Amino acid sequence: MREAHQDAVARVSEERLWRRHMEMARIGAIPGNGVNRAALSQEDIAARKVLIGWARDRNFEVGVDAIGNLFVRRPGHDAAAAPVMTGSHLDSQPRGGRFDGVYGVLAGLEALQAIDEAGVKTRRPIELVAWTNEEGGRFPPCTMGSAVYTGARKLEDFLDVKDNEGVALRNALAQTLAATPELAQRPMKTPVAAYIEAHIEQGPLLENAGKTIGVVTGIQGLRWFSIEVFGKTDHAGTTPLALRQDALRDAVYVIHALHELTRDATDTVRFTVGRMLVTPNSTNSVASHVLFSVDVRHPDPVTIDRLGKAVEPTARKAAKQCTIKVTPTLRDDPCVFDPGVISAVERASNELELRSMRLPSGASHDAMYMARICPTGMIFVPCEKGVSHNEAENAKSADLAAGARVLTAALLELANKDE
Ligand code: HGY
Ligand code: MN
Ligand code: MN
Repeated sequence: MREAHQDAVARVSEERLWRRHMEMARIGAIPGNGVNRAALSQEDIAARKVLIGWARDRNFEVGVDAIGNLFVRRPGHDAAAAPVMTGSHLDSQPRGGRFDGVYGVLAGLEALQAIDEAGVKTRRPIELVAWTNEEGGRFPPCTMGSAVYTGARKLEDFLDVKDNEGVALRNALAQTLAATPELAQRPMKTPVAAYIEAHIEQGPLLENAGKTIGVVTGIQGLRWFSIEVFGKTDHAGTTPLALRQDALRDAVYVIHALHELTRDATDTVRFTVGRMLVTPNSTNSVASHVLFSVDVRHPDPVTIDRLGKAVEPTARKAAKQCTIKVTPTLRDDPCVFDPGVISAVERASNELELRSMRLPSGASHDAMYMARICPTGMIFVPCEKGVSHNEAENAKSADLAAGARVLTAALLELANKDE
């Protein structure tokens, strides 16, 4: 590793990185050390403003695109060169942890700041991005900001998506953009030389293997659906079951049938129904309408394709009294990361004498979409017992800093390649 790069890596501050995590964790804090920072909420806006403040302190340029993806840029000496990018997300699950997403944003900021403090000149600009709505908890589907940025989906596809309170994404997005009117407008899908995302593993493999760095090889495939069951509300005491169109009973039949479809002795398939809205949602009225989510995942492209195609016919067959509507909302095939970026991450780990291992990602990330437009890779650090999407999510300060040092070294290698 070049001397100047070593200086930058040495300037990554474990204390500053941890302090910034704890400051961000106060935004949307919930009991049990968790956070609830829904996309495009007041909490998301507050977190964005804190990030912008830290970026402005270093005189980095800050811009935003039409779906609210936030970009922090440190120029390179070849202004025409496509940037090397890093990033992740500030939004969280409703009962999220203090590290999912925000670690990749703060590790990226730490890398930019350390490189800046070391005065390292890079040929390429280096950019940090905080993607809008990675989680998809409030506005499904997930990874919305990166899907629109990379052209995989159109912004118009999502503007009328509503949250559980009936707020349309277009209004929450307008509010978020209006909160930072001073930001430069960024076009979408501009050329990117390479993208590396740092993230907690959200699984137990690194911790169990006693490794500090995960050199991520790819992400498993996933399919999301929204299923609606249309019945008729009736009196719970007087309406014979044979005459009912009970939407909740049929929803149970459909969910059971989908569990049978995805039954897997190897426990590799990941099938989840995590969200359900029942109308009128009253003890003594038969349900007239149910909306529920389906999230199914698998690392093998043929298997995830087969399961995805089977969801609708299986659901239709299982419903007994009601009509149903199955809407696919996400279709991501398994992605394989770029061998060059994987090697850069592995080389940096080895040069920093950190114990690393290669592994796939069970969780999805914005890197899934970036892999479609540029050489992409990810860096994992362990999280306690692999727990995530839970207030108890925890990580060690030293591991977070180690990941940030690997990120700094890998970004510098990629930003100065061919020089
Ligand atoms: O759902 C996921 O895999 C990611 O954590 N949003
Ligand atoms: Mn995440
Ligand atoms: Mn997550």
